[in-house]
Amino acid sequence: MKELLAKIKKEALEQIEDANADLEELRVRYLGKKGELTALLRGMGALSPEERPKMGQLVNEARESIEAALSEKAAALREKMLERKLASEKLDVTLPGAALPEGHLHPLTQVQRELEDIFIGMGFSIAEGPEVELDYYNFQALNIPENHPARDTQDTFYISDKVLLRSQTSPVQVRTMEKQRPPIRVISPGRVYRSDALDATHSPLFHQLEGLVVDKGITMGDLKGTLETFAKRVFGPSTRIRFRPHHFPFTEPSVEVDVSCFVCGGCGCRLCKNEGWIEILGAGMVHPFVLSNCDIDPEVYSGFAFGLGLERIAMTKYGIDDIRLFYENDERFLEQF
Ligand code: 2NM
Repeated sequence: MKELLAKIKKEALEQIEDANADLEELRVRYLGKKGELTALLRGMGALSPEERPKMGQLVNEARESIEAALSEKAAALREKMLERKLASEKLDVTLPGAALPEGHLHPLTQVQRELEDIFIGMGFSIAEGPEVELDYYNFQALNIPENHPARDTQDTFYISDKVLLRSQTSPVQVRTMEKQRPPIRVISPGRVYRSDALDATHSPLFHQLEGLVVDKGITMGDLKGTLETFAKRVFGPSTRIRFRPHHFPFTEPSVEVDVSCFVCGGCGCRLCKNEGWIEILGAGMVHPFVLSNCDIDPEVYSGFAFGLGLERIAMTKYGIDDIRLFYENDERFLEQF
């Protein structure tokens, strides 16, 4: 019987040692109610009364060794499992993360900032003003007569008789001249509104950037130099500009300004419609009436002003053929900039 016990114990310990799982099965097999040790205890009735306690002690010792081996093995298996899990789930925190889609500024905002930087580089400050404006600042102070077509309700959004959505950013220049004495060097970028039907080239809301310089002795030469510097920065260093006579109520003389085509250099191509030149802005010497309206003496001071459409600049520069693309928030368009 002793030999049988020793054999069972040896076998049990070996199997536990070799086990990779299923310790429960081994526990039941050796220690369970119908297990091999229990069977051995049952067979003890055949022993003599002297041998019984000895044998009982041996069986208990065997049981304890097997139990100890089982729990040791269980701990070892748990440890091994954890190690394997840690190895398989190892995280390299130095790996680059999943890339998030990166946004960027709207192309119109990019163009606005680019132009702002150019004029700031020439000593201009940025001036802002209300989009809901008084008729006085939008028209009257700018020498735009009562019967001028721009004043028609067909062209301008009126809130009331005297209040409207500004149709240009010039009222900001007027407000600047009212509260600031020369020398004045400002640009006024921002939204403007005109009662136009939306099509490929017109939008009831668009963006302008106007500029104003007032000081003693300002001439048309200053205007030309400023705009030439600007044009070279936006369209490239070989860009030339040309003035064509025009009429605006708020400047005298007034001009329309063209840049030499940056695609063909002036020889004529599809972009410039074989003209060699592309119209980009309007400008002129501030009308003496406008200076007087702002309490600036036109006998002492003179100034130049210009105005351009940001959409037009962006469309020319990037070859965009439909103004509506700026406002539709279609990512297929926006992501190209
Ligand atoms: C333009 C063209 C020419 C202009 C004039 C003024 C002001 F307030 F000084 F009189 N601001 N902007 C001006 C001049 C605007 O836009 C095409």
